[in-house]
Amino acid sequence: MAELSDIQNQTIQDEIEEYLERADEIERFTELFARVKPAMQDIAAAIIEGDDDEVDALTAKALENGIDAIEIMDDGLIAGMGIVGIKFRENFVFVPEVLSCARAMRAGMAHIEPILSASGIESQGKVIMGTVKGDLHDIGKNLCIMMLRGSGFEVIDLGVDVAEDTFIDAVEESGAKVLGMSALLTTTMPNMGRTIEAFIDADVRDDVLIMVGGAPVTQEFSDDMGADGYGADALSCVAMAKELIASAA
Ligand code: B12
Repeated sequence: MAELSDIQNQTIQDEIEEYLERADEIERFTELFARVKPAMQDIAAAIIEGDDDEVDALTAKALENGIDAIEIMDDGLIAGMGIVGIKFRENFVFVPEVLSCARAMRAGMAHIEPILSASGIESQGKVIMGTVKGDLHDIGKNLCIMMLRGSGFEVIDLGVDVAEDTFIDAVEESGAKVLGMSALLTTTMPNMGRTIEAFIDADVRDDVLIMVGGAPVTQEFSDDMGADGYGADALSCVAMAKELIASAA
């Protein structure tokens, strides 16, 4: 098992020591940061500190040094946000701090997005993505969109707080065969089911295949509400979109 001292970045060491209390989380993040490159630890530390200028500079430097965009996304940006999430849950930080971290995340993603989108692969089909009504979380959705675009999908991004009718209108207007919904709050998760119901009520459920995701969403929840697929992360979002497009053909 990795030790805290295996992590080179002092901020990350301090954060784990000071803010993580659950044994499973201490172990998970110690293992994770001991495994990733020091440059990724530095990016994660800048995310945790909400320092967008630093994330901007470190991400650019990592890319210049030949580190893969997906590695930067997973081992730097998302890993840092993982610690922020725990600190938020445990009330060590509050909404304004988390917003700074989200801004820092965007500064990093701004470098990653053009690379993932520029792969020049033949179009795989159209996907509509949106965060459900009442929910303003969009970091995970935006990562999924980046990965989908990078894999050749044309993505229509409806943004956050998307009402049932807006999803329906977008499907009808665009003819997209796949719709992805994101939710991060247990209180907004049921709006995914309500959106599916709205498609049924409008008699257009058969026009589109629906995938769902977001931290609190599970395969079981997805099955219960009648979605066609579930993905736990951005990579599985792409895999699911491919599977659904293939089954719609
Ligand atoms: C950042 C953040 C915020 C930011 C959001 C900024 C933004 N632009 O997104 C701000 C500060 C605005 C915010 C506000 C709130 N938040 Co908040 N937030 C978070 C935090 C810390 C991180 C979320 C995140 O970005 N994760 C990183 C991304 C990469 O992960 P992800 O979203 O899960 O996405 C991945 C997968 O889920 C999947 N995925 C996502 N979508 C989809 C879709 C499809 C189709 C597929 C296949 C896959 C997929 O792929 C993604 C990439 O791998 C979480 C804590 C956490 N651990 O999740 C709390 C959290 C979600 N928030 C929480 C709360 C309570 C709130 C507030 C109510 C706080 C308040 N008192 O005001 C408000 C609600 C605002 C609203 N109406 O939405 C709670 C929810 C608790 C619950 N049980 O519902 C959490 C869990 C924190 C906690 N207490 O533990 N929040």
